[in-house]
Amino acid sequence: MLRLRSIRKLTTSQLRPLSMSTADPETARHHVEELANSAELPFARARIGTFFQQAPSLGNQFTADVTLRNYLRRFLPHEIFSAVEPDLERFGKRVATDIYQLGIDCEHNQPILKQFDAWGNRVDEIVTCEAWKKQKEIAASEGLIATAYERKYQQWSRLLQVVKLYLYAPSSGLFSCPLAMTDGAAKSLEAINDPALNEHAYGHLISRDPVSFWTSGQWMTERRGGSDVGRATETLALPQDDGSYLLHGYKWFTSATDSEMALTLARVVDKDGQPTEGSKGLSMFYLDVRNQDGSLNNIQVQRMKDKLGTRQLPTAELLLDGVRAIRVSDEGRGVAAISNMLTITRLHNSVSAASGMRRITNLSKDFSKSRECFGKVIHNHPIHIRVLANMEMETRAATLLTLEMARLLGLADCGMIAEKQQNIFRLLTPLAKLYTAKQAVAVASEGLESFGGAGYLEDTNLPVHLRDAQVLPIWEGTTNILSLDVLRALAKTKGAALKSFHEDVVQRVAMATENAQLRDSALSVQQASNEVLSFAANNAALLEFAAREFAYSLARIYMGMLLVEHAAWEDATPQDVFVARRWCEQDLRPVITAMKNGNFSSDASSEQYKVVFEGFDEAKSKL
Ligand code: UCC
Repeated sequence: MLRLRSIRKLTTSQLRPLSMSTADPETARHHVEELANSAELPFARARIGTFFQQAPSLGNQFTADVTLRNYLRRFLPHEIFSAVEPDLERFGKRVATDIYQLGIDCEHNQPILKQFDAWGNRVDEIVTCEAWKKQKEIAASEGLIATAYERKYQQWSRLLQVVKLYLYAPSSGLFSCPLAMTDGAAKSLEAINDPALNEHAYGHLISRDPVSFWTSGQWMTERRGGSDVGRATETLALPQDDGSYLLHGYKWFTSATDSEMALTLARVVDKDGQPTEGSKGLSMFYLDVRNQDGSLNNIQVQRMKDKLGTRQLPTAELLLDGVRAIRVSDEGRGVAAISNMLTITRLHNSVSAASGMRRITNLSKDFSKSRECFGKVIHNHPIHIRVLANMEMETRAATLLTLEMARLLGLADCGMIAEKQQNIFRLLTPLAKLYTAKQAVAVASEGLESFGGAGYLEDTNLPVHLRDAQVLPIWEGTTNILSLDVLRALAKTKGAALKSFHEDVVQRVAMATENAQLRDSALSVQQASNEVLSFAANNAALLEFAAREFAYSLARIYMGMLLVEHAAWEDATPQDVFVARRWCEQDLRPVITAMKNGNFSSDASSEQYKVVFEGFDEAKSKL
């Protein structure tokens, strides 16, 4: 008789010789049957084995984030840090527990559009889940917008708001998107400072009361696309006798369509019924999504968008069929006015990118502590740790840049920003958005890979990280559009933005040149900044063609500066030094490398065109 308890401990390969070596075939068959029927055999009938991988889990997301905590310790006055730390710790726990679960619920219970009621009436109701509604309550009660506008901590209020948004975004089930637009709208309405609008809308946007809190949409993109807004906007605004307008148009991509209000662009028609073409014909409008009786403000929700990711978020196509609206910019100043909103939503994009990287990196780290492979738990494989260390480095760089932008915006909010800092902030906005978005996609992809096959399975709740990250380089301006915006920032300031940027970089790493461990990194950053400054000064005609590499260079240099500065801080850890050094070992000025390699030579553009379309047109004609 086989001893089943001891057999359970045997591996499959050990079992085979044991049963096969039994001399009498009848006895052997009996043993095998007995084994198969045993409750203790790990693989039999309905039993599926005894080993299961451990799902990754999160710790306190504030406590776990050394870079975030140390940035706050470094910059915040001590008494403010002490005052806010308990709240951040409490929130860091919530975003890893109840709010995290709500975020997952939002992904599993996606919004739907109910266009008609049972009797055939057009109702256009966007049905969202309970978790989405709870996210809205949380956003209000946690002050995720209010914190920036109450200014309880003066210029630090914006940074503290961004820190909470950063903790919140990866658990928000994409409620971070309506919050981005709400923040942008709040900033715009604050600047407009119209008493009637303040009372009607602004108070709702910055409310901590879940009942009174509103979110806002930002409706820019029409059928012709969302980049060249000046040419693509077809929506007309018909002036009314009471000073309001009726909007007629079709908004192609409106996120968070369940919001209470929106800011949008339209073309005012003159008394002959003619609009002005191009950007100069655009004005910005405020509108309520619903009338006081709850009916839609002459808006039809045509259909919901079927998106790769951000599926938690209702995004729809809207027909504006006489929507009553108020013009809130000067006539023809719509693009400039909505750009102020874009500045905020682009910062939110960076927040989502940095915090998304932090989240997937934390999950990957946790998994590395339990997953066993080739005889070791995988955090003991240096090759795996190298991957995680790289994810950690990208995350830290993105986090520092995002926090730095929030610090500068806080100064601007309170009228305390110097012109030089304002120029830097203008330049950093597109840089941070475009670079962190690319990092977020790469880190999310690496993160999924670190889970092996589990990272590819929807019910692990992991793939959503990559699907959601992919929107970050697309919405709020693609990488090329933002690279061109970098040039716009230089042109608008007549080069002062780049000069301020360079001076800031050189000055802030100066101290680190005295530090033996950081000297080389600090010098690399300074040298790269010098080279890029001189590239811009001497190659004005090339800048548009080279805009991507130019922007990447500036982003890497500024992130390098921030990492080196952080590592030179008196309380920095050896790990801060390690990360700063690794960052600065990469090519910090790819635009110079590309230039030296002849990538921007006079025939480079036509050569690239030929490469792209070699054999392409002929193939089409062969169909
Ligand atoms: O709506 C969308 C989806 C919503 C989802 C939001 C959620 C995000 C949250 C994420 C967290 C989860 S997507 C919409 C995507 N579309 C865009 O972002 C627009 C992209 N295109 C651009 O940015 C273009 O570069 C345009 C539209 C700005 C180009 O238009 P123009 O007419 O050619 O621009 P101009 O003529 O260069 O500039 C017109 C004025 C100038 O001011 P003045 O006249 O005083 O010189 C510019 O300086 O606008 C000013 N301006 C700016 N000011 C232009 N861009 C900016 C800027 N970035 N900052 C300040």
